[in-house]
Amino acid sequence: MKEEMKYNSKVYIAGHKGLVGSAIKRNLEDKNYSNLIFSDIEEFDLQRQEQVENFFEKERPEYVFLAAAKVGGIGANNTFPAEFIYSNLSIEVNVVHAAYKYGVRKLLFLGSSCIYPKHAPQPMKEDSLLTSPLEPTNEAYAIAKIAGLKMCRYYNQQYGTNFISVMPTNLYGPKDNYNLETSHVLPALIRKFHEAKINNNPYVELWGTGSPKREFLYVADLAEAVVFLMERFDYPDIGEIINIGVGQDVTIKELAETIKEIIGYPGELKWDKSKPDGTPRKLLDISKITKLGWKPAISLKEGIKRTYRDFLTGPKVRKR
Ligand code: GFB
Repeated sequence: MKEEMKYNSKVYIAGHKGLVGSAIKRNLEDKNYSNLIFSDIEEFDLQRQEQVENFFEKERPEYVFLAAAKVGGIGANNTFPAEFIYSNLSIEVNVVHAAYKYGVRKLLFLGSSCIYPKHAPQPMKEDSLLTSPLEPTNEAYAIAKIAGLKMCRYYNQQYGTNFISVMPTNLYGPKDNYNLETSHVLPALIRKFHEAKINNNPYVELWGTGSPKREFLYVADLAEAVVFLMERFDYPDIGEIINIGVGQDVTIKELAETIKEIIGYPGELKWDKSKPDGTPRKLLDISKITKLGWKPAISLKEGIKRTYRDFLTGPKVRKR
């Protein structure tokens, strides 16, 4: 049975203030969805089961984008694994179960490309899930995300729900986290090059060796992909999981050179090899989603330019 999302359907975006959730919100508003609902951390905590169930009982959303998560870059994942596994598992358990209990028509769960094994063949296809060990620096987060996608799959299997799971590659864009200890590489580099330029620093220090490769997807493209899937595809048509990426990657050194050029910083790069490189490469195979009719629209250079503009016009006091 197809469950068509309509412009007046009641749609709940869990995590609407974050990088991903805010992009989904903008996308749905641009498409004139008129019945969007949100929850604020001040109102209730998605880690608390009773509070989540009360919200679902009262609001009865028809469609749910589960974009709420505890996320961070390699430093945060490596330093706070207990927080990453606890927060993400509890959010997933509470929201997925409440969605089942209160008859949500369709839920879309946001996973991550780090669910795939450290040495998975590249580009990584959906069927490489659980074929060999994970990257240790983000294993806690990855295990929580694997639990989330499996929960969706097993609820579908046992209860006949329509919960779909997407695995995006590394994301970036407006509303990213610029805290240098906890952020991902792309916002960290925007901030580092910007501040080095303003302060006339002779060099910028980056983490690791610069040789790992990463794939970067602008978050507005991700939002377009998940709304496209939510509107048109059901479980099990798209399988247990589906990748969302751009299909090409760059070395961290190449990324750094690109950001340096866009910001116009004239100095040098230095590599702090005491910091971890993480997984050597994680390029997604995006043939499944491209066959369905979606492809990314925004190039890495254009996405970095837009993100830098957002950085410049964002709150003047950046979180450290
Ligand atoms: O984006 P990132 O923090 O996470 O780091 P992952 C990517 C690469 O950039 C690593 C290097 O090789 C870092 O060593 N890098 C260089 C830097 N300079 C910097 C810097 O100043 N800050 C940061 N953060 N990195 C994450 C996972 O892995 O990917 C999450 O930890 C999530 O679980 C996310 O899955 C998508 O790409 O290594």
